[in-house]
Amino acid sequence: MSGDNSFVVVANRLPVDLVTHPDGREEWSPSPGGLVAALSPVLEEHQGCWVGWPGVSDAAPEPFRNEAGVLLHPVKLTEADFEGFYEGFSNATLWPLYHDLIVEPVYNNDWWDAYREVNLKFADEVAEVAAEGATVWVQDYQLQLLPGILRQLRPDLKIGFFLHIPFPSPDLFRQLPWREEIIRGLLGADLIGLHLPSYVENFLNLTRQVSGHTGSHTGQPDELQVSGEPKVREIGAHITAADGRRVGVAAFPISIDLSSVRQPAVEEITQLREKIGSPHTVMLGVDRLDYTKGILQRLLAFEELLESGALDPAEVVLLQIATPSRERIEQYRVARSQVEEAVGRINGRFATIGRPVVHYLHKSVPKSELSVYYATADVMLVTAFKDGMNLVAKEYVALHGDGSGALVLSEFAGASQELDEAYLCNPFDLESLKRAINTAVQALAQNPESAQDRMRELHEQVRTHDVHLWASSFEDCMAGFSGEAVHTPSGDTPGGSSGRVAGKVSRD
Ligand code: ADQ
Repeated sequence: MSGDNSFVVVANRLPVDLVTHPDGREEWSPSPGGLVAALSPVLEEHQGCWVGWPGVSDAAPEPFRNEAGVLLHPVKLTEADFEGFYEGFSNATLWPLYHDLIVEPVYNNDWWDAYREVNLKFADEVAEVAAEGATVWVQDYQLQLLPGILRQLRPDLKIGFFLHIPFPSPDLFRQLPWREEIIRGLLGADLIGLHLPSYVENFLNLTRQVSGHTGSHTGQPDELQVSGEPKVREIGAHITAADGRRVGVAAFPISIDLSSVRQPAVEEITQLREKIGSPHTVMLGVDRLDYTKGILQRLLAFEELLESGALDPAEVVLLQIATPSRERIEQYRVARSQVEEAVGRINGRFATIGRPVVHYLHKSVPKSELSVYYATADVMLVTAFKDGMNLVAKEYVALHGDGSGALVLSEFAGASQELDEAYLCNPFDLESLKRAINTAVQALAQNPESAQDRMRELHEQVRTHDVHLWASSFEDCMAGFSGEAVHTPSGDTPGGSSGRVAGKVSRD
């Protein structure tokens, strides 16, 4: 079973949306996004294919080519798949576990079965479209079994895997009843990419702990060649799976596509400021409405700063744009109602007629509109309790190349490793959050040159480390990877005889 695509991207979501026209006609339309932009050049060059779920249960378009000639190949999921695989195992088990238990993960056997079944479905589709010897790049936590299944189905493939969320510490990961299966699945890849060196360390330490010895580190941290990162220390190591293959594990911090960032016209910024009452200071939060993003904490810090008089409600406005997300999951409903209650309370206490202090939108907005918000904001608040990277922080910085603005950034967002000139805070500590906001506001008012220097430095980091660098570093690393077996002097393959991690994923 093989197709004719020599480069295949596999992600939970196919970059398409089902659009309903006013006359009721439905149409599948390609949807752009950062990942699509990053991978388009290589997909176009290699007659590529993107395999994913089109976002609607029990429906899928026929495979079709987008404007760039990339084949979009849907995986059809049922409503039951969606509930068990996506809402259940991916987002109520793995998501909270990988984000350091901000809420309690649910361990449910039926969800696990659904996760495995859906990973098998994806594998069948990939096996159908991938050419002999093709490179397959699997994306994210929903598809962690896929590399292992593909390794069995199609040993000819070169397989990469990238995790967009944090990889947790081994002590947390080991809670997972299916931990060995997940590690086995991941180690089916030739190269595993994570955002940060600390996530790489977590993964390497874990593979030492689970299943006894799962593979030897041949790894000096710098053994794997990854293109230079002055802020994020180069790290890469090889571990050896039980079948003797060398598996690379390395850090590739994701970024944004700067060429798609539109600098708004001055009039657009002026108009927005006027619309919200021409405040002296505009603060901004932009997030999926997710309990990991620390939206409530940010609101509480803002409220206390108003209460103490550190911020003047006549002079400051907070814009909070929250994209609806995973709304059928209980914890997300709770997070939303807490946020909305806080918005209501703060406005009730500090707003005047026609002049709210918090403007709250619970919807997705077009990128062009988002750019106006970013460009207008004097202080950007990114206060995640845990975040693999956080692209919002980088998008804000991208729009402030002139040195304007200030970024308050959680030290628990992956982006803080690169953006260390931001006003860093610990979102678990309300005092720290308040201090960082205050410092940013004071710096803008009293020490603008220093604030500008900091923002320019942040901008330079994002400008020189864009998503194209991320994609090309990963591809280069894959290309240089042979995945050959490693033989010890004794002739054995390292990895030991027991507790091996590259075993079989069965279909039952
Ligand atoms: P997310 O958790 O979704 O991504 P983030 O990296 O901030 O988090 O990306 C969100 C994207 O959605 C940004 O591009 C932003 O512009 C957009 N967005 C947010 N709110 C919006 C709104 N109201 N309207 C329109 N667009 C909106 C996961 C991980 C992150 C990791 C990324 C990429 O959780 O840690 O950085 O993947 O790997």
